[in-house]
Amino acid sequence: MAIAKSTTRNFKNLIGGKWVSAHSRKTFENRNPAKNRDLVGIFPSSDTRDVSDAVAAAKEAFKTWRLVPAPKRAEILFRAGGILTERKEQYARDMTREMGKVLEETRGDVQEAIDTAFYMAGEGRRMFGNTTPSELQNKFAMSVRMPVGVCGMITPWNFPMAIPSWKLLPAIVCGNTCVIKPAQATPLSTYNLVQALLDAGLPAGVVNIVSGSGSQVGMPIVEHPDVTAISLTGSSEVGRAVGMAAAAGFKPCSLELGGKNAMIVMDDANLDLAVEGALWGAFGTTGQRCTATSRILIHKKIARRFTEQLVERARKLRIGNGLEKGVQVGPQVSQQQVETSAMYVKVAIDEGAKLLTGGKRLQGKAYADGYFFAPTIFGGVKPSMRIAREEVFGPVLSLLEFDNFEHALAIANDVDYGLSAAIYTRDVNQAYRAMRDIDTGIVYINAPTIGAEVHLPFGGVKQTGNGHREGGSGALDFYTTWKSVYVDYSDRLQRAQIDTGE
Ligand code: UN1
Repeated sequence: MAIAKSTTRNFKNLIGGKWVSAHSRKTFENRNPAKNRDLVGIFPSSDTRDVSDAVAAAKEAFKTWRLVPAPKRAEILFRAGGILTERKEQYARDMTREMGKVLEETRGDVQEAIDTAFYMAGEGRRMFGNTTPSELQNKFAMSVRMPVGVCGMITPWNFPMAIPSWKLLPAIVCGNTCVIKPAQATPLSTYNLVQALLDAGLPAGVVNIVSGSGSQVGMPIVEHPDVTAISLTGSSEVGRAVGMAAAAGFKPCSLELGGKNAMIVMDDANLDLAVEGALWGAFGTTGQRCTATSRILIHKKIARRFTEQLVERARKLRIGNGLEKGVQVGPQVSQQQVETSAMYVKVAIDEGAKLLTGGKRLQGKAYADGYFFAPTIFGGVKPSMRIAREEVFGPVLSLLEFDNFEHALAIANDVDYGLSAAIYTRDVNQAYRAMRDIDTGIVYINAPTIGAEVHLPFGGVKQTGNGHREGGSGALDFYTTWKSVYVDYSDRLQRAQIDTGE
């Protein structure tokens, strides 16, 4: 089937290899958060009818895709990795335009998709199962990985290509077909990723894109009886609703949700390194990562020195349009996100935290047409304050002080989330204890809380998720189901557990 290329800024849904408008004919706009008058694209506002069409196409494609040998499926991923490498600069620019983060970071986002493509292409020649002895004579036993079927995916705006790649690429290599709903703030990067897959030879219907809102598209995907597995990255609130709906249909459901990630700075830390890490962890991606450093726990002995250095450096960060040279921090993605940051600033001040820098939306001509919020730091934060417990998802950082290592661990673990954590220390004993005792899915020693690599498990504990992992071989565990196979070559009836001794 010929695959039509979407050449204009009017994007359609991708269903069964064809670009089609939403049944409703309605659309929504994707605008540049640094420069609101810049219209990036127009995308379909889809609904249940479009979801049904996409699921039917994915179900049909599954019949043949599951039978394509995994190493052949992997070759398509490998080619897509090459295509993404060639288009990296263009796709990074598109992403900065739609999402806001600086070009250096959007290059990294595309790179994460490239890394995932090559890593998962390798899985096409592994995807190991197990062979194991049977308890009976002349009988062979093994377990093999089977695809799960049609996978529904709902992705966020903060990593608009990397996160779709974490879901689509392992799903595809395992033999599944997919229906993906990109975030409404950043759909273009999903289209770019899928375009690379199509250009690499992905057959029609293996990946289908349906754009639109969570209520009109996301939930109908989750609830559709022919969708057999769900993967969501989003807020804990949405995760709870999606998880409950998936449970009602007995569907495996991978939830990657919020974080309140702590960086512990011990009194023996390399302070310059810790300040550098704190700036990157807290204000990289304008704080809009689920792995963002949002609490820094500082040993009281070095608190003053560390705070002074950090605040001074934060004030000097260059905020602006991420496409411009020298800009270090881009805008927030939307008006709503800026309002959330402003709301938390108010909450923190009301609770008695001390505003050390930032705390407001940036004014002036350069910022007038975008969603710019100043890098914000609060001192004197207590573990019980909302600003120390709730995810802000913006450039708002809390500083807390502690007396000793045990105290730091207790504060770090005393939150509802458990995604990522960091400790800066030169004491190897403390480092190893932190690795063991911090209750998160990811721990960094002498590095900030962001920057996970794609071949290791990604995910967390507590309200960060429901136990699944993306990245690494954990992704295969989600996108395959085990089938145990017994081959009896004795030519007689052998009864397991009954014919025990000969
Ligand atoms: C996210 O914020 O949802 O580890 C993902 C990191 C990135 C991925 C973040 N590689 O910070």
